[in-house]
Amino acid sequence: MNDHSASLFASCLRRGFLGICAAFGLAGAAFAGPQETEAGLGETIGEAMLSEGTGTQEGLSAWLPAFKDRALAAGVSSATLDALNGAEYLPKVVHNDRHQNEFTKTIWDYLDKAVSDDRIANGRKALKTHGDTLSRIEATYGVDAEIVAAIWGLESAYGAVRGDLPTLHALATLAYDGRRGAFFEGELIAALKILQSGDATAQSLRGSWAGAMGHTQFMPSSWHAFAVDFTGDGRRDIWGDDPTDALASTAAYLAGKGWAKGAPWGVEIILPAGFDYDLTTERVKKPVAEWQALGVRLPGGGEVPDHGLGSVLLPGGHKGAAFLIFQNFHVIETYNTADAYVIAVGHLADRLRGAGPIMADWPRDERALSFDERISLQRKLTASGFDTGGVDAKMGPKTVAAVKAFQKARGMVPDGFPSLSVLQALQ
Ligand SMILES: [Ca+2]
Repeated sequence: MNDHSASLFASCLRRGFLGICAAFGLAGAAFAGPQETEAGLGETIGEAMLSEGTGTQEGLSAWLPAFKDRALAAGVSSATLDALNGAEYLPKVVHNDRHQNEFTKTIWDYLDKAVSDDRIANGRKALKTHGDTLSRIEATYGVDAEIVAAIWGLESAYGAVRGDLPTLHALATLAYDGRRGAFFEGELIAALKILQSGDATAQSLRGSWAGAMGHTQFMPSSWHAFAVDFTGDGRRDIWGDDPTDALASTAAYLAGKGWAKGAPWGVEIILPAGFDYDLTTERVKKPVAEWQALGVRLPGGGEVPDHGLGSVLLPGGHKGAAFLIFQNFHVIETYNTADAYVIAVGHLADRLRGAGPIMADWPRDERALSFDERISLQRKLTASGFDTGGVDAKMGPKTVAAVKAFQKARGMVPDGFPSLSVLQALQ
């Protein structure tokens, strides 16, 4: 769960979760677009983002006393703060934070990994092994077992890759580093308060480089907001080998965000010839009957089931698969804002239920734009009068709108997809 939208990593962190980034080494800025970073963190990308940190162990040690004063003021006891004695500066963590936006994957490459045959098979196994627990969780929180399993599968490969970094050291490093110091200082204080609650020890508090922990990669603040003790032993344990509390906590999270049990996240659709591409955005929501009237159908030609207001999404442009997405899409989005992540979770859940693969082909001959190419795309669009809302290499809503406007002006299919051909047309 996290900070990845423009970047998967970015939205994971923002949201308070981080798994898939760690599990797959993904940091795609190509899809997704984190709302939060768009305006805030996004501006700091560019040169600052790519620089290495200048921090040191001595620097961290010198930073600690003033931090401890702030933590005391925030309600952390001095006994709890002893857990930070000997806090280690972790250069790798800072490196990851500063380079997370450089790499890009296309959505099809991402889905190939995220919803691989192995992950489907392991998910079906997990559903069997933990079927009773997941059924009770489904009955308690009203969140489908397959969705909880799918998030578990993406965040930690069903508990196999939970991250082994000491969370306190990782968060102290990032809080001291300062690029996003205020955010990570808040998470560090939240992590210390987990210790203070007695639910975990400093030793058990482990996770990924940016502070996401356990089976479903909760950030400490998310743990406080949503973690539950489903085993009834008095501890909300999302870290240990038993995934029960983590899975229930994830269901509690999704329930809190408005999950509609039994409703799809979205369905694959086909668009009629001559479809108006101005309608292919999450921002346009219509009742299914209106989409039907516009010629939207299921891949086999059948009528789209009515699950309320839906939006048409083309995550790989007009040459790739199209989806009609519903409310549950936006619920998963609160876990991680990257479209690719949401589609992966939803599709994996469908596959765990026995559904088949996505029907449409992807434009596999195309490749993702590099970091430099994304910067170049935004600069050229801006220079040509199509406002991208800044130059940060993130393909957020403003950049997509600028791409659409440019495509229209050039007589290209205005799908808003930042493809190589768009960049070439701008040269
Ligand atoms: Ca428990």
